[in-house]
Amino acid sequence: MVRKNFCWFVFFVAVILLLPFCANAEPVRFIFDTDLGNDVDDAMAIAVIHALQNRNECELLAVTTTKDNPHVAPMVAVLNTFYGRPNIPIAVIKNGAAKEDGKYNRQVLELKDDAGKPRYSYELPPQLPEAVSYLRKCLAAEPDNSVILVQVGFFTNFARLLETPGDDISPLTGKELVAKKVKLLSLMAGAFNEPPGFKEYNVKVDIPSAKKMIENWPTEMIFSGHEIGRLIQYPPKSMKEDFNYVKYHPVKDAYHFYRGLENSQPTYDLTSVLYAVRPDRGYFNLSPKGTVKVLDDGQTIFEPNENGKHRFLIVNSEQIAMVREALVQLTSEPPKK
Ligand SMILES: [Ca+2]
Repeated sequence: MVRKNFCWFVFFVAVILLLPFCANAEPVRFIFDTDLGNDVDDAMAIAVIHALQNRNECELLAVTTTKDNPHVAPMVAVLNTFYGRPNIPIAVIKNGAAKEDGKYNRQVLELKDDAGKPRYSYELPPQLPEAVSYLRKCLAAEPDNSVILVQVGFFTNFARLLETPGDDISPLTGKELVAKKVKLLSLMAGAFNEPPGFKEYNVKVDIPSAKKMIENWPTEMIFSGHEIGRLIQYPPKSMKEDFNYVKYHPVKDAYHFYRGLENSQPTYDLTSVLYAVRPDRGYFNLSPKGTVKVLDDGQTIFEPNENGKHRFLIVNSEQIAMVREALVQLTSEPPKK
């Protein structure tokens, strides 16, 4: 009898000890909404996502784009293919902003290898789905309160999503669908500790969408303001030395064209991904709850309010060093074999 009780005791202790690991084993399911091609941090953020997915910490359900240029989806496909996940769905914006090529998507896509063939391979279907209807489809298929959205470009897609009516995909409106399925929105946008008058790029490119979306979004939002990426700079030494495990690396090539390998790069979008997947590692502190407001000229202001659904990331000097090293390791992690 004593022995049987002891066995049960050991069993319960083992269950209690293992529970936290079981709870953490569920990967974060997320959708990445990007303006890849305007700044190179979007490409680096995709590298971080794949490194986290290699560790089963997240599952990238889809990539949606907010830069309205034909080279964006191919560049997303190049990165996903390089990292061994060529079949992640990509959905594109229609009638969006930032139609120019930018400094690196087309340039990387046109690179050749030593044999004169395209340096990076990818395949895309002839017709890519439109981002907003794809977001509806993707969210409708997910369990309630399970999806984390990471927005690191303009507010266009998510503002449009909120305004969609019920349809064949789901009887819910876009706003109802977001309220039901989305757990959190982690976004790189705004500025909360920059000099007065500062207008952050992701907001100022589509101010009407930023205003509408922030006012109407039904879930919690965590902003990585401009100052966070500015404070945490990616070191050029890593970009020069840590990506040479292959002859050709699309992230290194993109960085070369956009920033130059001699220069450091702000980690704006990378921080929103890191927070979304690892919110409880002490990488960041959070502001009190409040409300972010977008002014007519694109400035953002934060009003503390205990019922507010918005908070923004804050970092101290120790966290700056810790996040920078985590991002160096994750961005430069080789694809899974
Ligand atoms: Ca971006």
